Amino acid sequence: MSEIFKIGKIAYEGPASKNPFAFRHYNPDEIVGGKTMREQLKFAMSYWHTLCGEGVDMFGVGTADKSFGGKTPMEVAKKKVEAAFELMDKLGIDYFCFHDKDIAPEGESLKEFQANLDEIVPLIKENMKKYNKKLLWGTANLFNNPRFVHGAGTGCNADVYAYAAAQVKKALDITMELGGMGYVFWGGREGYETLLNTDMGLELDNLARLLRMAVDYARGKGYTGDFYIEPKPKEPTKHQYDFDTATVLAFLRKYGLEKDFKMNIEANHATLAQHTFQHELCTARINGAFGSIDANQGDTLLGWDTDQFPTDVYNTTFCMLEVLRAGGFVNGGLNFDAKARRASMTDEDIFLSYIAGMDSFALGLKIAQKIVDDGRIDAFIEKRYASFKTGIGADIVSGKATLESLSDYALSLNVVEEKTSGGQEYLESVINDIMFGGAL
Ligand code: XUL
Ligand code: CO
Repeated sequence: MSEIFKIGKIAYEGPASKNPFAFRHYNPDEIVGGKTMREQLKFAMSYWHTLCGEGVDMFGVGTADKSFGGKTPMEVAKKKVEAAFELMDKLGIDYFCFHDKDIAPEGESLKEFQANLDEIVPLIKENMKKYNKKLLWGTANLFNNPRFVHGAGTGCNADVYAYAAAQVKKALDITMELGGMGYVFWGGREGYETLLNTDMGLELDNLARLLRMAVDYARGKGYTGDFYIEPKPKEPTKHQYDFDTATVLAFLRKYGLEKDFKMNIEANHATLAQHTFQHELCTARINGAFGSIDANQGDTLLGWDTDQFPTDVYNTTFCMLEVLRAGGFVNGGLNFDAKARRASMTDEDIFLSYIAGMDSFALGLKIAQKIVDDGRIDAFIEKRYASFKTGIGADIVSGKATLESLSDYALSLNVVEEKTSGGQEYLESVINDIMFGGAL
């Protein structure tokens, strides 16, 4: 078969390499924290950005051609499959993620869409086997088509709701057929612009009904993977219902869905919610809801979802520290929900972007493991909360303390002052020391 990309396989050459088409830090078989880097990081390729994103923005048309030589929509879809697996193979990426609409054209009707999918899915399956690649998660695109203008699971039209359900059913069937262990709901149009036209109670009840139907259907077919919700606070709607992890947890618990759903945390979505990426990951972890990650980064000077490839090593480090604290990925992984900039339109840029992202996460993993091994950060936290280990603190933690017993205790102390430093600057310099100490 002829090659689509005129770039060879990307190998690990080590930190001294100046070859742009090589990994300097991602060494798949190297052991970090008791597992190989490829197991710790579980990189995935996003089908939509990588095979479909042509660099369109609201001021201009695409700058890259992603038809890969195909002429008709189905020919293009088939070429995309070829390109996808060649890319994953050359970059050494083991997983991919897709929306239904990324892999096959919608055509003129639901039946046509499903027939197109039925033609493409066996091709994907064949390539997965040939290249030994796995599906991280699947999803249905319930936001692009104009029919979803008022929402899909939270719209005002029952026919549209049924259409969305049909798409979810088919995307779940494909996910199961391809052995995926994750299914994502990102509520693209699930939100509102004004309460003047919105029944928020009904919309949220209906969304929960759709999620429940999806769980019942897939579990009934023997699906044992995870369902994920991907929180995002705004864009496209002003009030997205899945604002952030804490909001989604409250929603899931209200409707009894918390056992089947975990979070797919995206870095840029955290930024839009005015949280750090680490805050979102930590909130998920302490609530038993850490699932998967959409790896990218935003720009703090821009208020929208720029989906940049992640190169900020502080962020990848704090992300991987949370992943290590969570005990690593189970069904999830690191999906690059990221796109090369509109001006980075060449085939080389696709490779260079993934290399940059993968190397940045490899560095993040290595530094996070060093932070754990170094022990200064954990020791500081341990000492900071030491008063909850004995005496009155232990009574509070065990539940023995009451408001009266605490009041009596405080009166016995009479004067309480707090003069212990939080040590933020010291801790930040410890991180720099671990990252750069001895390196320069
Ligand atoms: C949009 C976004 C989506 C989801 C999947 O901001 O992140 O690509 O990851 O629908
Ligand atoms: Co995403």
